[in-house]
Amino acid sequence: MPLTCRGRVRGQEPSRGDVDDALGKFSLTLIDSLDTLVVLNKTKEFEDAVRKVLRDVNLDNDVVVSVFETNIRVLGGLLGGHSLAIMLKEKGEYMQWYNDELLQMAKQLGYKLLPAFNTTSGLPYPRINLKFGIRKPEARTGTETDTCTACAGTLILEFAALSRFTGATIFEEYARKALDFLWEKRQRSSNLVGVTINIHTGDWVRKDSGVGAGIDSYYEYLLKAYVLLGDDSFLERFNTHYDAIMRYISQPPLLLDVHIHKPMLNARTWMDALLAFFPGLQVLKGDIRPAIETHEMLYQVIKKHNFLPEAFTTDFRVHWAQHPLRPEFAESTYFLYKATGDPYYLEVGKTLIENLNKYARVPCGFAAMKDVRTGSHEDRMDSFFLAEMFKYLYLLFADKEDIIFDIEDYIFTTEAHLLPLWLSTTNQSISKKNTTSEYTELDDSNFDWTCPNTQILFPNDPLYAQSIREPLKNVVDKSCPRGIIRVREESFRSGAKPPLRARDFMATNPEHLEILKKMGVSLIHLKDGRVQLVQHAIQAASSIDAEDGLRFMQEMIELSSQQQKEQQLPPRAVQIVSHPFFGRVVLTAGPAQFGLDLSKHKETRGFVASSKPYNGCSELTNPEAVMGKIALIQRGQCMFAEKARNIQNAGAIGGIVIDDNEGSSSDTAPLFQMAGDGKDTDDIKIPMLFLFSKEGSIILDAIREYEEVEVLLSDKAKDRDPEMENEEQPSSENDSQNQSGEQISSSSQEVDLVDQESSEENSVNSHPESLSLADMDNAASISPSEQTSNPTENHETTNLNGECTDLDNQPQEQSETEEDSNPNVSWGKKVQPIDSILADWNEDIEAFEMMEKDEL
Ligand code: DMJ
Repeated sequence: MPLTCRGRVRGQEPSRGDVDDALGKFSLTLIDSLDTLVVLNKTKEFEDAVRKVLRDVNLDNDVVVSVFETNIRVLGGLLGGHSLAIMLKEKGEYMQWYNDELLQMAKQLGYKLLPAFNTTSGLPYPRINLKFGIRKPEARTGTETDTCTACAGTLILEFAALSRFTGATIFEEYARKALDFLWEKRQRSSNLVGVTINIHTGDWVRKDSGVGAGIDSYYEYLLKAYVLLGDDSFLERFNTHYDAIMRYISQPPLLLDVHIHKPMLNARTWMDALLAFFPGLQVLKGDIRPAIETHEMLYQVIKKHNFLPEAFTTDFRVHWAQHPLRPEFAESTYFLYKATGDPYYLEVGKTLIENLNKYARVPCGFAAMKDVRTGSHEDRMDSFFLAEMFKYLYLLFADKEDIIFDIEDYIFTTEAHLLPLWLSTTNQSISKKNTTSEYTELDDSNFDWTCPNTQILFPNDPLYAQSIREPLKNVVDKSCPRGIIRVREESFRSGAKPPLRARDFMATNPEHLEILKKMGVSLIHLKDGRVQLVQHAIQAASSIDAEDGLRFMQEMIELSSQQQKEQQLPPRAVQIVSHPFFGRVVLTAGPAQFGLDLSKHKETRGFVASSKPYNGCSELTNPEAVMGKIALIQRGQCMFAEKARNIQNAGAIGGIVIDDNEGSSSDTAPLFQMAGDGKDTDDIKIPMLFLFSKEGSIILDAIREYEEVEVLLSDKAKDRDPEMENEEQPSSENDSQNQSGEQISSSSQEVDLVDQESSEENSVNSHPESLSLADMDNAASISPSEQTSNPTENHETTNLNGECTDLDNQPQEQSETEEDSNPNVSWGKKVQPIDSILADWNEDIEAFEMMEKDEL
């Protein structure tokens, strides 16, 4: 935990849910970093680290862990460590004492994971108790029915390596069986797989399909299993899936999820950050062009937000603002550089490193971004940061002679652990399974480039890669807001009009109402002015219309939830700027619905002082201490607005309310906005922010240690730079009062920039018209809400030339008046099943709803 400078021990910190399943009290980060040390030529440190693992790590813990995470990070880490330990031993200088101890640990762990495979399908349970296995009452696991495709399909490299290193064939057999089952279960007409599957029945639970979260490394392991094991069946499977991915999911430069049995239909309007590994995999397959395109698109998103947000929309807005320092984009950058030799990718790597140092580096490591928009941190540095990010970034810049072994002799697992390619010819006792499945005949385009190599790819055209990137340079900044652009092929073929899109819908347009009626959708005007949509599929004119109606409702649900989300105030940042923090620690803070709006005004900077009484519920008895400062107040016992008034009357320039629930943290609890007291709060002029107890105690601890602590309250963390260190003020109270005004004005230029940036975000976020579609028929598109409330005041987002008008300058107030005009969608009960298409569609909708709830 890089903010509190401690290790995260499962059970000793509040649970963060599924993400904690990677932690098994087995020194995860130490094991996951072993082979990175050798790559970075830290051989001595590697030797010490291996000794520590052998001395301290216990695998027999009564902890329920994720089978997938334990496999890729711990088993993979031990095997990567073993692979490089024997390489070093053979060289004769280091690790001379090593006697396969890491491999023995890996084998012990492998046996601990095996009970997870005790299912009729051969797909593993998602979790296992390291000490008690599955199902036993003490195990506290084994009742799960579903797992993700990547969870069941990302075992073969580690398990096969374990078998081949040790001669114990059982591991490779189990991993192969799971892969065989997934292959058999692929959706036969599309050749795609869903995101989650029932481990007992083999039914797809989530039928959406992409290349990111939940599926990603299943595809990666098919191709890499072929590379490591030389087994053609894995390549044939990979090529069949790859053909389907390029046919349905790839919409260059985007990669968009679709439904497995209706692959022409997009399942989402956003992409997740995990898919950033895909260009790297495309390089390994040899398909460079789309790799360059997607990578460039992702880079543009990164340039806008400094990091790749966990999810972003097809018009490149933030969907989930978190960024846990994931390595996938660095991984793809490394592979693209290897394939093209284009120095552009070194520049990309440089930007990644600069951003990490500038925004994520904290005194005890690198902190995940809680919100890329505010630049706030989370007390978390996942083990993959050292296992993968460091490794790929180092390798990107390393010359051959910088690495003490030949990296080309190894394959990277999904966690970037190194397994030697000579395993392909060792202990091959597992006979290639003769699967009964026929492989799809693929056309030649699938194999256009099968051997990525600079000479072959770009013999006479060193600018080849650049020419592919160039048109994508402005894809993010100049992008017209877009929605789901894929329209059923049949509709076009038959010349039929595409169905009415949710975002085009105008409740006052008689033509639209007619289409709605045809689709079985009725419109109910509620007393408060809102409209409610209800669909009775049975009332549709035909099953095709009913299908269109369902699709329309699905879009409307998504639009509505997106709009609701966008009406919330975004989180704010509290940045500690005084010595020794100098802006490196940024805490996620909840905004207030009253007081100074930090997104519209300058940030507020000042020293902090605790108010007396600490709850701030009565006139302060220490006004001299808080005068000109930012007052700290404890949550509870009176309204937030009352606290704000009391500290304002005492002369405070801002306030931070700290949660009184001990141990609460923005890592585990959702942030909220501090509401007013139901009365007019216009008299409150100072900014107020809320911190959970864990974040608040970082400030309180800093006061205890350094006495004078200065913070910056803003909507987005200010770039830390040497200037901030120079700005450190003499620490007297008077100085603190004086400097707050002075510094605000002296930094106003920067503040303006921040303001511009944030108003851009806010304006985009708060304007549903930014969701409008650059439509296929070039019609100007108008926000549904504005149209509903005032059909004469059209705000075009796309003109007939396809140019975007500037949405960013529209005043934010508009969005507030829009609140009530959002359609509130509800589902009508189906009276009876219509036909199989509609049944299918219902499944889609359920899958869609589940997907929305799902976390990465
Ligand atoms: C890593 O643990 C692995 O790369 C995994 O396959 C998915 N992604 C995480 C890091 O983002």
